[in-house]
Amino acid sequence: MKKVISVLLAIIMAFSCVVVACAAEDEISWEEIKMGGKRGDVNADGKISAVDALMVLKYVAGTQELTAKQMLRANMNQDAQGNVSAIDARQILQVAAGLTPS
Ligand SMILES: [Ca+2]
Repeated sequence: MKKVISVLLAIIMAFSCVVVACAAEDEISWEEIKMGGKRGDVNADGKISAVDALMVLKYVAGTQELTAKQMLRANMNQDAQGNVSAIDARQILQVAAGLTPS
């Protein structure tokens, strides 16, 4: 009887680990981990705001540098070349204003 209970507990624990792993996957994706934050959250403060759009616009104007991870987060339209432009800033503002989902 003890063996049956042990096996059942092991199965329940293994299942709960799978459930926790799946839940964690929903919270943050591998891509977000690679980028060091959410797409659009250029300064990685946990919020997508006008400040992030301003950083992109300053980058486009040539008055601010962005790190490689900031470039990944700033590339809202995910163009293959990794270019960051005013279009990305506009999309960040749309998310910040709640006009489009993040
Ligand atoms: Ca931010």
